[in-house]
Parts: sequence; C-alpha cells; structure tokens
Amino acid sequence: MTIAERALEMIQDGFVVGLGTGRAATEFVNALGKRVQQGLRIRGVPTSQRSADLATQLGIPLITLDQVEQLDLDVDGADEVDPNLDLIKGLGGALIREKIVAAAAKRFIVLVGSEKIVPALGAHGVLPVEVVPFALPLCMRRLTAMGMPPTPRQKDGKLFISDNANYVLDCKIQPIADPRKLEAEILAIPGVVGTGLFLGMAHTVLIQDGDNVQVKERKGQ
Ligand code: A5P
Repeated sequence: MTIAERALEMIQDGFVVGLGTGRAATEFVNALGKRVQQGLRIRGVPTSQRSADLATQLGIPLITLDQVEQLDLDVDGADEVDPNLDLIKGLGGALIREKIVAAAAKRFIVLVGSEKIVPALGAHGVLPVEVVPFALPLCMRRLTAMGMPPTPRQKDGKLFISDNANYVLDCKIQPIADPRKLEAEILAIPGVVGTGLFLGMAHTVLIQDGDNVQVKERKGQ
C-alpha cells in the first residue's frame, strides 16, 4: 500500500479536505480525484495555485477559507519530520498557504518517504523563509547575522515568486536545538511572512517504507 492510498482511507463523504503541494501531495490529490470521478462528494481547499490547477483538472470542487470554518482533514508532504512530528516544509515554495490550511484543519496528515525522518529538524541543512520583497535586504542581513545565511530561491534564472507575491529565502542551517525559539526569533524580523517550521501541527505522519506504510501519531492529542 502507498501513503496516498492510506490517506485516502481517512476521507469520508462530505469532508472538506486540504490539498497539499509537492510530489507526495500530488499523488494523494490524483488518487482523490479518481474517487471524486467515481462519485465521492468532497470539497477541497488548495494550498497553492499548482494544487488548485491539478484539482480543477481532476474535477475536485474547490472552496476558499471564507466558505468553511474548519477543514476535516489536510493532507500534505514535508521535507523533514522529527521525533515529535514537528516538520520543516517549503522546499516546494508553498509554505505560507500550507501552514494556513493546516492550521484550519481538524487533522493534519503528513505523507513522507523514510528519507524525510530526521533526529532533529535542520538535519538536511535548509530552512525556507518567505519574506515580502521590500524587506529582502534587511531579512538577508538579519538572517546572516543569526548564523543562517540565506540564498534567495531562483526559478528559471529569476527570483522565485510565491503565490503570495513574495520571495523565499533558503537559509543554511544546522540541526536546531530549540525550534520554537528559532521560529520566534525569525518571525521577529520585520518583513518575514513565515517560516517552514511547522511545530505542533501534524497529527499523523504516514511514512512510506518500501511497500509498507508506517503510521506515527503525535503524542498527547
Ligand atoms: C511545498 O511547499 C512543500 O512544503 C512540500 O510539501 C514539501 O516540500 C514536500 O514535497 P515532496 O512531497 O515533493 O517532497
């Protein structure tokens, strides 16, 4: 079984479902689209223009956050998962909308391969931070001074522009001793919109381990 198939088992008729961004989430949205074509009635809230386009192509009805108070479930990928099920996300550039949609969901389900499991966040060396364009020089200087030198993300030889019309800085990091402290320090920089740290948000992580799916639940939920 795949992690996308396992996530699909959690979807019930009538659910409002957050549609993540990235390869794992795309696999799930494709599988969900097939079920919708067979008659499943759900509505989706996309986390990016890319996931909105894919859902529309598959015939998944979309709604916005002003049409629903809470989502039943949000399904998305991640770049790193630590033992507390805290995450780093955003290598796909959709971190801000992904965090908003995850925060609006009763349950946040994360789909990853086993290579994303790390002993401490930061193990893979990159933390994405989204900043408003006007603040780019200030944010770059402050992040450098904090010991996490940023590289503005590029796409097709130009600065990458997020769905929110912002820039994304890929900050070079070491394994993070205190992710909550780091999150607060980065958010205190004027012009920072958000970081790829998703702390205390994931309820369940589905890990693809060969042909098997490992299920990890956050403690104390
Ligand atoms: C998108 O902005 C990201 O947060 C993705 O969810 C994350 O990068 C995982 O993507 P993959 O499933 O493609 O590895």
